[in-house]
Amino acid sequence: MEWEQTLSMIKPDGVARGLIGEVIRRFEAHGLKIRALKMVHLPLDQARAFYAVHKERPFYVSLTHFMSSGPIVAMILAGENAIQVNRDLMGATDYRQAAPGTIRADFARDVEQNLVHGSDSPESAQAEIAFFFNELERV
Ligand code: 3AN
Repeated sequence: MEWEQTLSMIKPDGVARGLIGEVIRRFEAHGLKIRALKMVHLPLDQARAFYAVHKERPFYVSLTHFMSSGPIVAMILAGENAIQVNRDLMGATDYRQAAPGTIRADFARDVEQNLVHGSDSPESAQAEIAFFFNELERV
């Protein structure tokens, strides 16, 4: 088991639907520690930059518009195997394939507007944390 940090976002749909508290409650209930947290309304160019790895995908334009359509909550989660623990709590990208009891199975009704983002590797966690938080903002 490795102590890790990961970047989580509650996407515009989760914020608009009043699910910030519910999502954070689940993280804390499963032992993830919040090490940084902020609300941001991403400009379109920043949403494009964040999702640059997906720029060849058919959903890139729609996804980046969605991600800049309203405020998001970004946070650093820390804990043993935090990257995988967070992804297990999120559930599969497609909510119809997400395991029962996961955030996406319980709340998402759309493959794109699927409530939460979580880093998928130590490398992406490091890059995504640096995207949102400077040293002073990390506890
Ligand atoms: P995850 O967020 O589960 O790691 P990724 O990294 O494959 O999934 O995709 C990033 C985001 O792109 C997803 N969270 C979702 O919002 C959107 N997305 C992924 N696949 C699709 C798809 N087939 N159609 C529409 N949006 C998608």
